[in-house]
Amino acid sequence: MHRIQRRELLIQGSAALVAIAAIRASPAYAFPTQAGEEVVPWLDQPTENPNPDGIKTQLVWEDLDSWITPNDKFFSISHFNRPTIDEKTWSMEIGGLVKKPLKLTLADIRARPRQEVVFTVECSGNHGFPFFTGGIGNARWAGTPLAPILEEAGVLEKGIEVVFFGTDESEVPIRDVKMKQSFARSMSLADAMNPDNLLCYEMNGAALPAPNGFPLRLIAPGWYGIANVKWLKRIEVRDTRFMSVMMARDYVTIREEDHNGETVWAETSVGRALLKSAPAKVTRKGSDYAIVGAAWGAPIDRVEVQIDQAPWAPATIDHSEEAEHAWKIWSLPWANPSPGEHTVTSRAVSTTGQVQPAMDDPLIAKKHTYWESNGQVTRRVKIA
Ligand SMILES: Nc1nc2c(c(=O)[nH]1)N[C@H]1C(S)=C(S)[C@@H](COP(=O)(O)O)O[C@H]1N2
Ligand SMILES: [Mo]
Repeated sequence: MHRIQRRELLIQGSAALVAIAAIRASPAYAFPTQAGEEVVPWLDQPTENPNPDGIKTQLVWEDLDSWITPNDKFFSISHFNRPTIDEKTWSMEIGGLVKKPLKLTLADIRARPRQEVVFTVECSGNHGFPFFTGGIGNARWAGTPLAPILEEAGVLEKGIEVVFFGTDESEVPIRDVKMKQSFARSMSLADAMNPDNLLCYEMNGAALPAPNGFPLRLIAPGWYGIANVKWLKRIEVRDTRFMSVMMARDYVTIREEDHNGETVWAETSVGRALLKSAPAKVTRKGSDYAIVGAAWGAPIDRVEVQIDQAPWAPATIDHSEEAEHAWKIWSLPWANPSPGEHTVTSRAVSTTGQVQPAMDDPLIAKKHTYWESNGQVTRRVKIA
């Protein structure tokens, strides 16, 4: 159907263009609740959120009914405070080891070339705690690429690290020292220069909402949420690795690894996103049941679903709305489920043949921190 529409576009011109635009804007077919369709809620539900100021508006998986997560339903995380920024007085510095430090206003940034990316942001702690299972959302982010700005500032030869400072601050203790720190995360210069990285001022066509970083945030497609620094105030080029609390003390994965019979404790800073999937919901229309879910974090080849102890069954990926850095929506009809309780588990397989690890895979089982929680997600459901 898409192909025919595209051909019509060539023949009929602008009327067909409108038709295509309408198709593109419509949600994925696996998704919108159809007349007479109901969602069978999961038996296992997240526990009460102990930090409602820090973690807001988690995704309710059963409610997932569009590829793009609307702004008012998008999760937000704040580790420090949630600053209120006046865009009239706001500007951002690009300094440190550069030839020409820059100071840019929001108007300066908006006047630069615009670039968009649809990117699924997931907090690396998502599914790492019983109260935190909705730290994920997919949005169309718009801004200007970061790399040309760094080029314009002229990174000096010895610059190897780019630090992104947020406006938010907190009192951070280490041993006996307490210090007032800005939120800060860094990347190597090579990673920062990735042409996908955006200084982002727009989310799903609206000005960046305050919880998501107004007026400007970093969007680093392919990285876990923590790398996407919000409420930006300064970008600084340095000549050493940067060991802020969010790089080297928190958001650190501690994993027991076996190296020829010897245990090595690998401690790594959370960085790039990892292959993952999750069942979103079970739907019922009359006696027809289906399982719908999402897969993200790496280029997805396929998704498989296991119901109870049955063999893994291949799900169908919805190709109607896709983007390189966005989650893929999948579904699987569930023929004649027997009444009673069932488990539903999904696993994603990447285009390079990587398989999302089971929870008892040593990669997950020997991980002693909750970050980078990309193990298979199992949900429980009761069929009436
Ligand atoms: N300045 C700043 N940026 C931040 C954070 C923060 O607390 N302060 N939280 C990070 C974390 S842990 C995540 S998961 C993402 C979440 O982005 P969102 O709040 O827009 O969903 O923002 C990241 N950027
Ligand atoms: Mo996060």
